[in-house]
Amino acid sequence: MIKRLITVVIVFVLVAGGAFAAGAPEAVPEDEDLRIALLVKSLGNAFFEAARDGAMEAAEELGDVEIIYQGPDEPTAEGQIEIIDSLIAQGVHAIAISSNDPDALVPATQRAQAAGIEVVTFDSDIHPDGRSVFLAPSDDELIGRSQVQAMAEMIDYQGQIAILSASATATNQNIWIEYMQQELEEPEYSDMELVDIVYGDDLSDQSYREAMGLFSSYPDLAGIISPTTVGVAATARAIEDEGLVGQVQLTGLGLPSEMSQYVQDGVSQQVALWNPIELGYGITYIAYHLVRGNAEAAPGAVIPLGELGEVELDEELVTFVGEPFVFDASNIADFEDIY
Ligand code: RAM
Repeated sequence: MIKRLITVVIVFVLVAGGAFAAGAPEAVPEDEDLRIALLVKSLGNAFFEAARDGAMEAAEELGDVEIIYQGPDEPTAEGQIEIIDSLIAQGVHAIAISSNDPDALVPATQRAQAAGIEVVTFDSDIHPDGRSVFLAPSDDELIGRSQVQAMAEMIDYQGQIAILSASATATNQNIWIEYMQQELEEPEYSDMELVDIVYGDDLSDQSYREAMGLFSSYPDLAGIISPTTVGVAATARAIEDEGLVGQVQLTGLGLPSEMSQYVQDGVSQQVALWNPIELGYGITYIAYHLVRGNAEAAPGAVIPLGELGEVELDEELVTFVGEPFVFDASNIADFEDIY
């Protein structure tokens, strides 16, 4: 019994020691400027450009940070892995990732960690083995369930619905879709049927084609939920082009800058989102303080995020920014010039 106890204690110490060595690179001295890479799902997505603006704002406040904004042309894990390897070669201090896949990036991010680079995620996570902190935009369950609730109101709890998502492996969309499916199992949705889930890969033209495909495959389709800013804007365009306004309802996660006109024209009664500028701003502060050794990636650790106040890390080292905000015809124009 005693022997067993000792073995357990030794194992624990080894694991804890190993985790410390991998997860907490040595603090970079104050006189050395930092280079933090923001690695996004893909370039050309206005959501990530807003996150980049937030990162730049944080860098300006901090004064001794350079932001390197990178992403593949298409949202693939392979493209992101290539970039991670090149960032390792460049010797950046931190990489903040919004991931196209929960698992595929992990060997590459572990190579980065082994090279002393701090790896954090925001928006779309990877497995915790490959990063320290994840800054989530909001609560996943709340996001998923509220999208179904909004759609149900629009179609009077009746009819066929479809989901038009981003890429098939995207961590964030897949979790939200799981919660959407769970919500749909509740008795009040017994007259609603989820007929299809399609993937527009966060590419506008592909999302548009997928929306068109849904109209032709399901002539009785009552609504589409698109939990991606690229997808929801492309679907709105498709609904309008096909003269289906009012016949096919639309909700999702949309940028006011891209959705304002569609919401005011009634193509979509409402979309939700959080502030992507704050996400980029917050993750830059987190990466900065971890690299400088001002904060630790540990449960209960408090990290100051500049003007956003402080965040406290939970058991899984995740933290989130706030509740999704609902935009409708009454308020969306107020935000269209911001993000
Ligand atoms: C797209 C991306 C991003 C997601 C938003 C809602 O811009 O897929 O990861 O958070 O939509």
